[in-house]
Amino acid sequence: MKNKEIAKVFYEIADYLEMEGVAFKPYAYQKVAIALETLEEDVEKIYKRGGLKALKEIPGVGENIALKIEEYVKTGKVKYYEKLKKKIPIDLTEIISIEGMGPRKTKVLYEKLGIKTLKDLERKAKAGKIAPLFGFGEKTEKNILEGIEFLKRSKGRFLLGEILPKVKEIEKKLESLKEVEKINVAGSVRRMKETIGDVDFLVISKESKKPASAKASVDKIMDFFVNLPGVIKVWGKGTTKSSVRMEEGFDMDLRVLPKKSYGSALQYFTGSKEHNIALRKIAIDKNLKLSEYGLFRGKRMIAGKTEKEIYKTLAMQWIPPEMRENQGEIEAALKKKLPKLIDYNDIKGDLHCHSKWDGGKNSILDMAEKAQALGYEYLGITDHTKFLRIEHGLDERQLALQRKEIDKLNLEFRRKNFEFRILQGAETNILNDGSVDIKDEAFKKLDYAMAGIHSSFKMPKEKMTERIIKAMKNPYIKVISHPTGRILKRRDEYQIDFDKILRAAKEFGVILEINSFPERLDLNDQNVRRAKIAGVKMVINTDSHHKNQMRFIEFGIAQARRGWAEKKDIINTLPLEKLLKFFKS
Ligand code: DGT
Ligand code: CA
Ligand code: CA
Repeated sequence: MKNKEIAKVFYEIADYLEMEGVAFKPYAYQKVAIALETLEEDVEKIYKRGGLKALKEIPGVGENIALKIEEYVKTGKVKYYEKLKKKIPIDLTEIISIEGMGPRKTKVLYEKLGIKTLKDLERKAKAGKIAPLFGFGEKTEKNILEGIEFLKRSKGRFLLGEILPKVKEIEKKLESLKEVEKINVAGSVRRMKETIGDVDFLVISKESKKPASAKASVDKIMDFFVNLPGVIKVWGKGTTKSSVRMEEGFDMDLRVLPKKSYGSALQYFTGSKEHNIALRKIAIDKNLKLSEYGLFRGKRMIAGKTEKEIYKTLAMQWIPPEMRENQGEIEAALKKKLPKLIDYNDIKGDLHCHSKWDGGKNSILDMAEKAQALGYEYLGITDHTKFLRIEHGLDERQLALQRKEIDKLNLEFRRKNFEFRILQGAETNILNDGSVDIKDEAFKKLDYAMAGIHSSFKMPKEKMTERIIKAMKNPYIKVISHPTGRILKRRDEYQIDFDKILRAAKEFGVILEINSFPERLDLNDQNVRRAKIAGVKMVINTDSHHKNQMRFIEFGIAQARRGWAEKKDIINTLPLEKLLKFFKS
């Protein structure tokens, strides 16, 4: 699928145009890039099916952009983009991936200091050459250096959300081979960790009495794997293991295993390494030996065909992969006291979604229909409020108008006997002094309200904690969205005293969000666990700005499971009536 590649080209065109100070056009390219990224159908297929005309049915695509998509599909290049790149030959994407660096600043640094790469940027910032420039200053220079450090730390890891759709697609392809009897993804992907180093596939090939045909089966599987579309490099191709690099930059391993030890291999290669080391100690205490080949007493194999029988033979409960981090799960499993984790289909509605009203991509009805398709009972529309002008934040008057639209849609559902309700929320902004940016009168007409930090991320710890707690004291605020503010691969959490936040949440009955957006996953697993222990309720939301992003919910659920959360800890597992009661209390 070329959608992502083309989207990337359009994002860069937008950045280049913005760098040149061109008005409006960058926004048009960005819009198309977002549309392409969230499109479920392959653009190449769309083009082959209906040519330019079909391309123009993609939101935001006009003649001009359709031609560029056609050009990319045909030649793998867009000349217009190549020309822009030639004019200002810098690593734009890399430089603007630093928090606080936009295209315009990048241009100034190129013109004044000749900065073309991240390395140049680091060198000049360290030499103090950036601070004296007009519009930069010491603080910006410090932020740039911090941003570079952060990027170095997260380099080489990929977001689960970027990788998982591709992994599932490849898994299906491999599964459909007649030579493949069974396939699983192991490693950090199976554990649903928020970032992934590489992807680990395990396969059993169809067994055969004749060794020659068994070997032919394995050859066929390995051939297929190293020739998958999107493979740009083959690190190795053997009879038990092959490794490749994908065009997105991540690596994948595939191992072919004998049936009799598939369970122990799955257990071993799922990890984590820390979990495995601790588990092996349990085996040793029982005079057993555990490896990827099986569980052995002396030379005799006593378990290994399935993963379940390994845990069972070690006298423990089977442990869900998300929990395997050696954070106490082994002790709990030995005592048969593992929590009953929230399930992937326990969520009854998404309570953090944006609509066209605040610049999201879809109408409220579109979002509601998607929610229905996902089997939800309710959907919370929580558009931004007025402080966030760039996100078209709604003022009190617009909120009242939106209420009317939502009431009307709900009436329609009732007429048609749909058991479905749209709730009107709002995602208000916590201003620097802890107040929120809409008037009390407006809150009264909402079903519930959230508040989140969207500005001044760099406050000192004490001030930031006070700021959030003040917002929690506001009786209308029921949920704090993305409570710690981290953006994976981009910026750390802001400084807060999380224990204080938990105490306040408990005292004022405020719910903390587990935001499912792949870059956020905030609360993270550790904080979910702390919230659960403190008796603070949570809500798993997607923060969708497009209906296709509502599928991100699985990443939030995974994060909740990694934090040992149970159904009762998560309020949007409640049926509608109970949820409304909760919001009214
Ligand atoms: P990643 O790829 O960095 O996101 O994380 P993993 O957990 O997928 O790690 P990876 O791909 O290096 O290895 C897959 C699994 O294999 C890992 O979770 C546990 C197991 N494993 C790898 N190396 C060792 C080791 O030295 N000792 C033990 N006990 N297990 C290992
Ligand atoms: Ca891995
Ligand atoms: Ca690996």
